[in-house]
Amino acid sequence: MTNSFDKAKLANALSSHTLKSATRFQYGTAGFRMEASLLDPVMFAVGLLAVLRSKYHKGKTIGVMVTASHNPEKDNGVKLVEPLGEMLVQSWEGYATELANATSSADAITSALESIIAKEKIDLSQPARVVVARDTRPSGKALVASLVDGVQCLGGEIKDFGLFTTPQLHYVVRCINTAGTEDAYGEPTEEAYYEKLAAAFKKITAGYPRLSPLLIDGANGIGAPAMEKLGKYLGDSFAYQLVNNDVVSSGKLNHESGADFVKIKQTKPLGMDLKYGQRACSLDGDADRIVFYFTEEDGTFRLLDGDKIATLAADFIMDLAKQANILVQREDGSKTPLHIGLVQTAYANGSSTAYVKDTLQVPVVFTPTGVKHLHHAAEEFDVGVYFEANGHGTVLFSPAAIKAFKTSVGATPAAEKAIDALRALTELINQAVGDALSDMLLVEATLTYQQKSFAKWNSDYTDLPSRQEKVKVANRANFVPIKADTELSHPIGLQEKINEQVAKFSKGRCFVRPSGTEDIVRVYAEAATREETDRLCYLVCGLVFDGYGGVGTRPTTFLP
Ligand code: 16G
Ligand code: MG
Repeated sequence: MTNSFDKAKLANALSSHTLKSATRFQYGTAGFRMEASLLDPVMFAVGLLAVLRSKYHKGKTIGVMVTASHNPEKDNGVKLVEPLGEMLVQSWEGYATELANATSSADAITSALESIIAKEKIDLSQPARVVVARDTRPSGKALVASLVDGVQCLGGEIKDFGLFTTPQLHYVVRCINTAGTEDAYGEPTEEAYYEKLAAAFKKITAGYPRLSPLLIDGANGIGAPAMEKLGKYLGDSFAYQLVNNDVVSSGKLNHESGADFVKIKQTKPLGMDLKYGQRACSLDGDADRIVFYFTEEDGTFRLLDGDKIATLAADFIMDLAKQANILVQREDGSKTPLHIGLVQTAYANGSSTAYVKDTLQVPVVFTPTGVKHLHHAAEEFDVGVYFEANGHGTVLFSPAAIKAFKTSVGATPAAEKAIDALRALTELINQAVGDALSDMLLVEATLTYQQKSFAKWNSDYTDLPSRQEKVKVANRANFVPIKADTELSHPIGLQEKINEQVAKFSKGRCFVRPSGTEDIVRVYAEAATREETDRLCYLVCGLVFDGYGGVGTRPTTFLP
């Protein structure tokens, strides 16, 4: 057991990355995220922490993704990925914050490191392996160089995969750490990723007529070139047309485009000519989110968001499992049907929750916002379908479910076909993290198998009108969410006032929560009609702004 490191080497390496401003950093929902120009010391600190995390896992490979997702191009960010491709364990988020803030001096960083090493009993004689990738942001390359300095000064090995989508980085991390085990996830290369997805998609859709071409909005980010490469592997099995694929011109990334823009504004992105009868989708800046949409004949925009993707997927998998008569081996020796569950957040449309419970008859679990919470809850099922309304999500298969698919033999040709489709779905769906490209193929494979149009898919249930607004407040930490973000315990008294307003509206629902990624609080409202929804949202924004520290302009701009 070694617990000492070369302090002079650390001090020397830090001297090129010292924090000079008064900025305070915090590892939040999506890692560190801020203006790229502030991130250099953070990257160095993350390099150090990645080495410690790898040593803690006895040399397993840790991933680092450099991206700010749907944020503007001037921003960047960084997050750490655990050996099986999950998000960094929550108990280490505090260490990330401590280390980043300790980059102001050699003494501070030395003692921060020593304290983590002691607390986690890390043996520094263990090897450390780190892999890194970045999205297309111009600031990414220099930030990776700062990370490399951090990794190398503690003697870690680093491999730079260059430009990747976020889910591709999660994929290679999982592949590397499972190689040679019975859970081997694949070859840790970009090509193998495309090959795996394309082969699974072809298996499910073989023999069915191809759907009309899908318009894909690449948000002028990394999803665009990745889609072009994936398209080559898919060949004739999939027809698409890519727009917003300019990753060269500056200022275009996520600009009035991408999944976040389309979801929030409920409109098509800039740069897309969406005609009646066409089907479209938008990826976000790092391709871990996707939403679908189309227009009605009268031009009405229809969004098929994460809730709709979740219900489509759950329904399809349940159907296949029924046809295949899948039984899962339990620890007590019994065999029982597949246990499917759906995980949502407070942002899920009330109609989707009712549809899942009443029509699909699938249990629903609610968690706070943030993928790590949903992912964790989904692991409790044989098939755990989790999606945030914003289009981030995936479907997790338990080892017992995968085993059941592998060993089941169909009693009829139809049952055999359903089993084949289930097996292919476990290959098609990214098990590490929500993945826009994988989710896109999941939706397209389902719709092809069912020969279902977007309009038919959309008619499964009708969304209640909803509205989301931001309110700028002096201190968002005063707002403390409870009950999976559906209520606030603080500021004292605000929740009662919200409840009073909600009670006035038919099918009214409204909640306020502090954002984990922006310095604002979010207000979400839904009600029976568009007018009522907007009114409820406005009233609650006003409550927050007037009584609980609103700053800047009072949010009234969206009043009808
Ligand atoms: C991050 C989360 C996402 C969540 C969003 C909430 C990941 C990979 N992403 O983007 O799950 O919905 O934050 O943002 O964890 P907010 O706290 O600003 O509303
Ligand atoms: Mg993203």
